[in-house]
Amino acid sequence: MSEEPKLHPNEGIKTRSNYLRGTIAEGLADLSTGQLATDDLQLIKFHGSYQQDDRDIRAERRAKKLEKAYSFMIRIRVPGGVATPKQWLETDRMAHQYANGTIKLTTRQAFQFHGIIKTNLKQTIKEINEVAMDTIAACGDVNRNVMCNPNPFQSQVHADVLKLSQDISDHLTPATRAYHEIWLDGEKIESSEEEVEPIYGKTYLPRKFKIAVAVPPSNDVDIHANDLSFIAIVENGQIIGYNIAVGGGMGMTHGADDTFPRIADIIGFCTPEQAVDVAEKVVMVQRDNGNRVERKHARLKYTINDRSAEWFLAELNKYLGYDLQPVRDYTFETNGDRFGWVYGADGRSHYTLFVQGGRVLDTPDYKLMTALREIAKVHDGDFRLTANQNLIIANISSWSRAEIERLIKHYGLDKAGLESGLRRSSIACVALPTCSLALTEAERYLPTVITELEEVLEEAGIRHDDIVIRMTGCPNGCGRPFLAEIGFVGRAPGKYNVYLGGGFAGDRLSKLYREAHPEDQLVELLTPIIKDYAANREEGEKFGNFVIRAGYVEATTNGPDFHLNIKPDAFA
Ligand code: SRM
Ligand code: SF4
Repeated sequence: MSEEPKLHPNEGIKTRSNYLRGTIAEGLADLSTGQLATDDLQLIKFHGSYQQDDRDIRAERRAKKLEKAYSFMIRIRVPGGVATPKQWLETDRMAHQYANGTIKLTTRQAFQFHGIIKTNLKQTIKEINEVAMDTIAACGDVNRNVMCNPNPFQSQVHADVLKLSQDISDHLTPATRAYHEIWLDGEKIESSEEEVEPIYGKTYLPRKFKIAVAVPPSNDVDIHANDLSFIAIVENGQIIGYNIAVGGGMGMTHGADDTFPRIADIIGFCTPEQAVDVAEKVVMVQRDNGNRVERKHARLKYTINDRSAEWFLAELNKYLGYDLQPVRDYTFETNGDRFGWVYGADGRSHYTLFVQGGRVLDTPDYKLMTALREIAKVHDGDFRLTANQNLIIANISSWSRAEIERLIKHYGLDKAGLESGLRRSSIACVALPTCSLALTEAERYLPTVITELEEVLEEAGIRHDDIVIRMTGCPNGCGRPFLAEIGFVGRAPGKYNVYLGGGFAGDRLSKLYREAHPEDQLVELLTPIIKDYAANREEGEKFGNFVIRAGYVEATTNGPDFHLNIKPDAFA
């Protein structure tokens, strides 16, 4: 008789945790150390936080025989990416009072704080909740922050997709009272039998789960990086339903070809009324069929890849009790943001601001954090975080417009990203010094590479062409580098894998062009390709398409194909 494979240890941690409680509360009260107990390090993710340490000073602390400089990252959920001016001001205050004085706008339309010491963790989470935001399920093996197209100018369509993303987010939020007990001093429930997780069960999902809602022709939420996406089908200004995309994802491990990024399968269409139910049932199919033995093979993309999209659709239809309808036609044109002013028909205006690496902070030359604080004080609309780490100052009324316009100019926000189309189309993940998985720099280094590339672009006469470029410090892909036209992915300290050929609309994965390329030779590597592109591209041809036509890389058609047909000189 064959033995059942052993479940991954995280499954045991979840089972024993009493619905995500573990010993987090006791750990917070222990003042003898800045860290939490080992099992709680997994559980605290479900509450929206990660224990980290400052990697810039690791060696120095070790030499002094000191405990690592532990602190916590907090991720604040912002379903659909919409925050009020009051929430912005409070986020800014907490960033200074408890964190490292910066706010990170993430690639999933959320806020992140870094550098919160353990003794401030509970107070910070409490204050986040006091302004009607939360952190539960921002991380962990559950559904994360639900993204949606933040476009404020198609107001009715946007209101509908925002409502859908908030409804899905609410519906899939874990039901456990642990979050309220630990962080909000909520009443303790004596017996765990009294509470149930109707959707997740005791062991939650095999792995993280991500959902996005897109409005074509914009694919700004990068549907192919999500486990589940809803693609709005709009007719006569009304959403008539959604195409359903399943099994996208980015994360992989260097050297392990059985891990790969994957493009989602578009499997059917549902009505607006069915959408929340579809989300629930997709989650349940993955709950019951996802791999709980190997965490590196546990995302929905592998469940589908191992068994086929047809199997998944049949299974989903069984869970739903009805069949999804056939897929409707749609087209994506871009996965980028549209910058600057847009005026809505309702008299409201919107300003999309480029935020380098999504980091909001003040530097001596650019007081972005102060500027946004001053804007928030007079703003009567809302802020919208984009999935490209940028910010929309949205729904500006006619009476506050002049003042906001003045502040934008006064603080130089109107100059942000004007340097090049490449910069405006860039994403960099956090990486060093806080991310424990980073092999290289990303957020702190990509701007330098772009500045050098801008000289090449200028010379080639294409400075203002949009070329999607993304850098991450490791292959987990938090900046979605495998969906970029140019992707740099940390391979080893000072070395990056260079990927080329992603689709401009985020609809095709890239391919490895050079492995472990030294960081100071990235510009040299790309210079002849950029010049070739400028000289020989066809009318309207995008960089990602050109590098395939010109033979620099082969096209990647889907996940497992990502590691195939790599040219031998990629390893030179
Ligand atoms: Fe991510 C882990 C940061 C979006 C794939 N991600 C991490 C951790 C928590 C590192 C860790 O596990 O210790 C990073 C914290 C760094 C820090 O110091 O803050 C981290 N991920 C981020 C953010 C902040 C990047 C950013 O610069 O914006 C993004 C936060 C999003 C949010 O608000 O929820 C972020 N991560 C993504 C995305 C992009 C997306 O979802 O659109 C991906 C690729 C899509 C996907 O999931 O396939 C992504 N992160 C990962 C993975 C690989 C997952 C996998 O399937 O293999 C990990 C590692 C893991 O889960 O084991 C990871
Ligand atoms: Fe960290 Fe890697 Fe994600 Fe960058 S891609 S934030 S280095 S896990």
